[in-house]
Amino acid sequence: MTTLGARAAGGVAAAAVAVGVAQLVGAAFGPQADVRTAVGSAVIQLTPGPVKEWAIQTFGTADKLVLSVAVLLVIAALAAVAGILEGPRRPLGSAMIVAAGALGCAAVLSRAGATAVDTIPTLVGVVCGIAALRLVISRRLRDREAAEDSPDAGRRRSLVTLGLLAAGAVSGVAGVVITRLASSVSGDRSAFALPRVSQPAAPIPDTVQPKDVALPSFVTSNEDFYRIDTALTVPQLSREAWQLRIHGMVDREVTLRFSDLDRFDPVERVVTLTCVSNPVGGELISNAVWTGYRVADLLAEAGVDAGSDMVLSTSVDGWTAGTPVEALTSGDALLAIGMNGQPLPIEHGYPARLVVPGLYGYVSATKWLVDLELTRFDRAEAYWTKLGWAPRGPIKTESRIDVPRAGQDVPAGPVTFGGVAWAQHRGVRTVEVQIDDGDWQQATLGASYSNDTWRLWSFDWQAAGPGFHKITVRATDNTGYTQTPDRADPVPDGATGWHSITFKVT
Ligand SMILES: Nc1nc2c(c(=O)[nH]1)N[C@H]1C(S)=C(S)[C@@H](COP(=O)(O)O)O[C@H]1N2
Ligand SMILES: [Mo]
Repeated sequence: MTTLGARAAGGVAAAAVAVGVAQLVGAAFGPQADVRTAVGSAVIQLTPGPVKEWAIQTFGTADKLVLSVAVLLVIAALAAVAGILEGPRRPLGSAMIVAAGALGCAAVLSRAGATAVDTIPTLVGVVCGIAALRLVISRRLRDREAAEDSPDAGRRRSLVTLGLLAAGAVSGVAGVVITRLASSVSGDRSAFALPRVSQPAAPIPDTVQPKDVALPSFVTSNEDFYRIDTALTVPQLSREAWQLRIHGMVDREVTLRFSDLDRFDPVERVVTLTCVSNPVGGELISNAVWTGYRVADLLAEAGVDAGSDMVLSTSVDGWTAGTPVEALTSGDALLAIGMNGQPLPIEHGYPARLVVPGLYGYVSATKWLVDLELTRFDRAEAYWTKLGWAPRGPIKTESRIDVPRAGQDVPAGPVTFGGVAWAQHRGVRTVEVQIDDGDWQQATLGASYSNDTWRLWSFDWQAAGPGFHKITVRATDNTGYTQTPDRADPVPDGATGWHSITFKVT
């Protein structure tokens, strides 16, 4: 290894020690002291809205993994520079570690509920990182190398570097695992039995699912349900720790413990959630059977002031949504505690979240919900609205082709295509399909379950002759509105346009 390469590697090893030690020491302090999460959240917060949007659309559910990897790569690159710059008398690399540590502490302190004590793991990490850097770069080692002038000395230094790298990695992984195990609410969740509902959802007939075509299941399994949120580590909120405060423009402020929910009437609703970031043809839509309590009943306890028109809901990690009051007092909106017969999965909001039919998730579907403030649209602004998204987000009438897939080979002969269509709150009336530039033809619709759920469709076609073809789909809702062909970006209030797929008949 060249001297430069060895120094860069030394810098990376020192950074590994700093981050690993901070992570391991952090395990004793709890999630609020986790510098990795704090820095990641700060990066998310400081990232301009359009970039966040691009990341969600490009990486979808993997956005947070991509972010973590990107942050690690940036740290590694800076660390390599720190290793090269570090000199025995001019500790520029050490200064870089101190500067990075200061940023880390600032990120930790910027989080809700953090105190100075929570910066201790980061500070310990900084001290160990500097010690490691001094060790690999130290004059003593270099002198020895020069004096001995043997390949052994270089090898010894590589071993020191590798050893530090390994120590950093092992303590980092151990720290993450211990922190997760110590804070996890998965035990709390598995000990929770959903209440028996007084109003089960209407049974779902088999006819909602078209036959002979591999479409998404009408009810999405909890495992397959799309997931979108800004949480870098999934909030771990036990039922015991959960509280819901209802305040603002109300007759009387109410704080509910989880056990207080027993006084309300548990109900079940089938609701299709959709993300406003879903591009035309995208996958950010899923349908589930939700168990929960009518938000209207909860709000009635507090008594809603007639002058308020928005409910600002807040999650335990500080994310917010602004929902029109009437969407929450209508009786269809739920404080959901169950999803498809299971307690809410932790990543979908355990122990309680909002599920509001007809509205995109960013203005309604707050997970890990802890606060409902009755306010006004002219006074309060929620998370995504501050970043340029529309304050109100009714779901648009849209449709998608699932079969065939783009570029798929379709054998000549009879084939069945299909997909999904949605117009929550209005309901899908018809779906039409166009092959190449032909006439629009009616697709066969799966049974309609309710206006708040998506509708699956299929279309039989005779595939003839080899060559490329295009299929396009459009839906019409129960108001008679046919979805527009005009392409619009997801920003600021949801994508529009017809979905087309090009396939090849063989
Ligand atoms: N706490 C919290 N709740 C949130 C979000 C979030 O970032 N944080 N994202 C919202 C968005 S944009 C959507 S589309 C839905 C997605 O819900 P799901 O992950 O259960 O599918 O959650 C909403 N609730
Ligand atoms: Mo979303």
